[in-house]
Amino acid sequence: MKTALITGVTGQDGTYLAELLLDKGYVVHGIKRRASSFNTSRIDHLYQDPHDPDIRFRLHYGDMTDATNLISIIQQVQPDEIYNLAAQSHVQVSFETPEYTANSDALGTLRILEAVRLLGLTEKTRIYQASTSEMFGQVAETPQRESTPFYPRSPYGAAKVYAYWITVNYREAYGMHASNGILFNHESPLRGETFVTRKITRALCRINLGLQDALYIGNLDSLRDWGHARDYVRAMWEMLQLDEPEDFVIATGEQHSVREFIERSGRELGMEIEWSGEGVDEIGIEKNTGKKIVYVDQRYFRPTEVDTLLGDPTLARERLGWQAEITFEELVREMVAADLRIAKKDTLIEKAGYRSFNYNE
Ligand code: NDP
Ligand code: GDR
Repeated sequence: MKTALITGVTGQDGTYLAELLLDKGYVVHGIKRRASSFNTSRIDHLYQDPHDPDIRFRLHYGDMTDATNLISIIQQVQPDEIYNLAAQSHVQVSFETPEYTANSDALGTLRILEAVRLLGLTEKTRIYQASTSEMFGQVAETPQRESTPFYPRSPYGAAKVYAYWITVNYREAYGMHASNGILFNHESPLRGETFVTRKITRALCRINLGLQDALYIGNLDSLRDWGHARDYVRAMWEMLQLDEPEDFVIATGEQHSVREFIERSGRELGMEIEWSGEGVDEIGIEKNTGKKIVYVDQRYFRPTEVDTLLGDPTLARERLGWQAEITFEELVREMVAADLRIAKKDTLIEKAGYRSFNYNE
């Protein structure tokens, strides 16, 4: 029975990965942050009573900014595999918290690698580093592949470039089985509510049920290669099963705009969205009702933007036998269906005289 440690287990990918590894028979340890309220809603269905003798899923308090804590957890767990998913993962937020983002995302990765080395686990423990297409930033070529040069466009992207290279360096310097998955955007019903896809599906479902009037959005023309998180965590696991460590681009090879994501989500709800105006004055109008439901809002534009990302997953297909199975259409459908269920629940709450949470960021 293998033992895995997941940092960032309470996040989108951490949840799908924990499910996958538990299904494969692993003992799974996860690191969660201390918060003043419960912060484990995504993984509550995996919770096991710590008094149970056969427990296979355990949580430890920890933080990527706390080296001694990470050393102590890794010493205790003696993991066969570490999946380093923890990060301040929001690109726009990284402009507001650049130092913290560097500390958790860049130095946090160094702390994990150094802990494994100091504890003498370099032979035993394999490491997956959650690298990102944001490292390509201002793209040097399209599509982007493993050899495409990096040009990050945010404090987040820059921190992840450090994490990428320190992972490569520990592999080369100490012979560690440490690999970077360069993952392009991947989404799901578990996606954080302020990333663009989830923001769109959540808002349109609420608009559809009359809980909210409008969606305020940034760059409609931004292009992304969007996959499903459930597919992408399979690639993480496959990478650590290779005899030799290697870095891989994980992507669908298909690109869509934010505008298209809005249109397709609308269609799932029977709403046809038409566009009027230009630039920051552009608005989306629902054809059947004539209501203005999408407004462009300057506050969601970034100081420096990544306009276009498109990945070439050929190497992953050849070496890992991996390819994305869930289509863009299926992804949007699943996200809309999930958010519609939540919006219906909120409707009941409002009907009962209570207010539902109308977070519109
Ligand atoms: P999420 O934002 O959903 O999850 C991030 C996780 O990291 C959460 O569990 C969060 O805890 C935890 N975390 C944040 N800061 C710290 C810290 N200082 N110490 C300990 N834990 C911390 O991200 P995703 O699941 O979407 O992404 C997983 C990883 O993959 C991230 O590293 C991200 O940067 C990277 N990535 C994501 C892509 C995507 O499209 N989703 C694409 C490429 C890379 P809490 O719940 O308490 O906030
Ligand atoms: P991204 O994801 O920055 O690619 O990072 P996000 O969904 O935040 O943005 C995608 C694109 O949509 C544009 N956009 C908006 N984005 C947000 N969040 N809110 C808006 O209102 C909005 N309007 C337009 C953005 O400008 C951008 O171009 C994600 C994260 O998961 C990272 O951790 C990960 O590394 C990369 O994907 C790959």
